[in-house]
Amino acid sequence: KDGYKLWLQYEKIENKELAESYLNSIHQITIPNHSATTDVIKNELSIALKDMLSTFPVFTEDGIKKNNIVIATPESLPWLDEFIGQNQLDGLGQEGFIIKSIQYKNQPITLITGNADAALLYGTFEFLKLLQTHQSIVDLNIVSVPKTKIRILNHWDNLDRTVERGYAGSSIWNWHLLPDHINQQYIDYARANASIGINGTVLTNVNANALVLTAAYIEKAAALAKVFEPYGIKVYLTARFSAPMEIGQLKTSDPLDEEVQKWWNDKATEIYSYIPNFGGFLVKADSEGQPGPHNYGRTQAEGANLLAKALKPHGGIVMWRAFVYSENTPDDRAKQAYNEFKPLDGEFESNVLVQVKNGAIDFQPREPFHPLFGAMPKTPLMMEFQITQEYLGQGTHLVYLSKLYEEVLNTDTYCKGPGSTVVKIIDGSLENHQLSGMAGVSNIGSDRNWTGNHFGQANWYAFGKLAWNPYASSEKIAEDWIAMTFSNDPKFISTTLDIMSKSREAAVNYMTPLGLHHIMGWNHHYGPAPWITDKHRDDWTSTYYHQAGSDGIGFDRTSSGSDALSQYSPYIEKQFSNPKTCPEKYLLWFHHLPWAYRMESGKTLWEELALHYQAGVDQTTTAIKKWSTLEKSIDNERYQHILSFMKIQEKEAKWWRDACLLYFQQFSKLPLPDAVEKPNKTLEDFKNYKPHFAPGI
Ligand code: BDP
Repeated sequence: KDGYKLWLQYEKIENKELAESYLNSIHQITIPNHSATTDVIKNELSIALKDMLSTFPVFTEDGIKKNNIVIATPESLPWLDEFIGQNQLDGLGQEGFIIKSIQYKNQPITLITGNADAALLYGTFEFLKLLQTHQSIVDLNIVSVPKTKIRILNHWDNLDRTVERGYAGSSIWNWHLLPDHINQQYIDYARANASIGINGTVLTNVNANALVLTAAYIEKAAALAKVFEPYGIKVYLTARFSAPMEIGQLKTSDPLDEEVQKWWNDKATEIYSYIPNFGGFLVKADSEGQPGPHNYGRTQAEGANLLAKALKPHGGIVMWRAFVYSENTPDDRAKQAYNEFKPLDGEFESNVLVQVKNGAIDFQPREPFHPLFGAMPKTPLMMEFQITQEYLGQGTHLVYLSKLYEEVLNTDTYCKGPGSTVVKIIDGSLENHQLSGMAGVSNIGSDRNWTGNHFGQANWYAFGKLAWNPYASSEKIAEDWIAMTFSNDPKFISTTLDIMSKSREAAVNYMTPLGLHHIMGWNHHYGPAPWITDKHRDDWTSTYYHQAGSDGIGFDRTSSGSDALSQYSPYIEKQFSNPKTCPEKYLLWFHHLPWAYRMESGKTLWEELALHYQAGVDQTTTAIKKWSTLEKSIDNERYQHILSFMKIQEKEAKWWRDACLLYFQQFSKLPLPDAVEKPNKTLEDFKNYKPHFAPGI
C-alpha cells in the first residue's frame, strides 16, 4: 500500500452479496473490435476483476449471451439502433460514451459503446469506477461526453530529469534509456490518465530546451507516443522560439523570415514522420527570459502563427501561453498579459489556443479570475491550472486544489451579461469555439506514490475529471477518489472529504488571507517571506505585492491605483472598485486600506487579518484530529505517511502565521487579538531561518 496504484487500487470487494451481484452481471465480456486499445481494455478488465472479484473474465468476440458486458463501437452492433438513436450517437463525438443496461433478445446485458475505441476505454473505466465505489450496475443509463477537446498535462520536466517546481522526485521520463527501454511507469501513467479522460501530455518544460526538437530526442518522444497511443493520449512538446538558431544554424528566428518559416515547416514534417499522431507545441515566449517574437518586434500572434502554419497541414495545434510580462514594462504585472493579448483577438490561426493561467499573477493560493477570460471572444482560450503546489506548500501540504479550480470556473465574468462564467469560455460554449482545452501543470515525479504527498494524487485526479466535465462538483469528485484510493467505509469517506473540502481555504488563511498574494520565499516560493524587497526585479518581490506601510496594506488596483480593474467587465469593475462591495476574499488584491478599516464583521482589518491567520492554523490542527480518528480504517503505511505530512503542515501554518503577523505588525503597530496565539520567536529569527528542503528548481 505505497500509493503506486493511485485510484486504481481495485480493492477486493469483501461484501459477498455485492460481489455476487456484480459477478451475476459479468458472465462474459464481448469485445468484437480489435485494436491496441481493445487490448488495453481487456487488460484493464482482467486486472480489475481479478483484484476486486477474484475472477478471470471470459472474453468473447461475438455470441452475446445473458448477463454479458458488451463493449463495442456501433459498426460492430448492427442492432444498436433499437436501443440508441443515431442522434445520440452523433452527440458522443469520438470520445463520449454510453453505458446502458438493455434487454437484448430478452436477455439483460450491459452495453458500453462509443464511436471510437478510445471512447470504449473511457466507458470501461467509468464502469470499473462503479464497481470500485460499490454502486449498483443494474438499470444503468450513463451518457458522458467531454466538454473540452484538449485535456492535457504540462510537465515542467527538463531533459536532465530535474523537474521545475516538482516536489515528487525526478522526472519520470528517462531520456537516457529511451527509446529502447519502456519503463512500466509509462504504461501505468497512461492507464491512470486514460482513467480520468486526459488525452494529451506535454513532455517537457515550458522553459524549453531546443534539443528536444533534434532527431535523437524526437525518436525518444516517439517511443513514448507509441506507448500512449492506445490510451488515447497524444504527445506534445515545448518549442523554444530560438530553436532555428540554436539547432538549425539560422541567423535569426524572426517569424516573418522565410527561412525561419521553412525551418519550422520542415521540423513539423520531420516530427510527424516519427510521431504520426503528434499533438503540437506548447510555447512560453517573451516571458521570464524565454525568447519570443518581441526579439524581432513582432506580436504574439505572429509568433504563434508561425508554428501554427507549420503544424496545420498535419493536424497539430499550438498552445501559446499568455503568461507574458516583463520587468521593463512599468505597468502592474497583473495587467500586462491583457494589454498584450487583447488587441490581438482575431489574429490567431484557427489551430491556436491561447493558454491562460487562472489568475493574472501566478498560481497564488487565491486569485481573482484572469481578466483575459471574456476579453478575447474571437480566440479560443484554454485554462492553465497548476497541479503541482508551487505556492501552496509544495510537497507536504494537504491542499485539495479542486476547490480552487471550481471557484475559478464558476466565477461569472459578466462579459456577455450575467451567466458568462469562466467555464463557458473554457469549454467554448459562450462563443461557439470548436477548439477548447484545459491544461494542468503536472505534480508527477519518480516518487513511488507519484506525487510525494498522497493527497497530491487527488489533485491530478480532480484535474482530469474537471477537464472532462468542468461543471462537475469537487466534492463528488473527491468522494469517488477517496473510495477508489482508500476505502468505501462511509465514515472514512465523510471524514476525509471534510478534511479535503476545507483544506484549500485553510491554506489561503494561513498563507495569504483577504487577497494578499506573492509573499512567499524568494525564488523557491516555499514558506513565508513578506520582507522580500530590493531584488533585481520588483515584480518578484513581496513588498511590491502587499504594499504594507504605516498607512495600511494592499495593492490598489482601482482607478486611483494601477487601474487593473478596468480590464474586467463594467459590472465587475464597479462591484470590486468599492471596498464595501468587493468580496473580502479579494480585498487586498484590489485595495490598499488602513489597518483600522472596518470589515463586514465590524472588526478592524488588522484584527481580521490576524484572525484569518489563526483560523488557518486551527484548521490544520482540526484536520489532524479528524485524520487521527481514521487510524484503523486504512493501511498503516499510508495512514502514517499522511499523518506525518499533516504535522509538517500544521508546523508550517504556524510559521506562516507568526512570520507574517510579526512582519505586518511593524506597520500596524497594533496588538494581536486575544484569540491569536502569540509567536515565541522574533521577526529576525524568521528572517534568518533557512528552510531545510530540496525544492524543485
Ligand atoms: C512560475 C514559476 C516558474 C515558471 C513560470 C511559468 O515560478 O518556474 O517557469 O511560472 O509558468 O509560476 O512559466
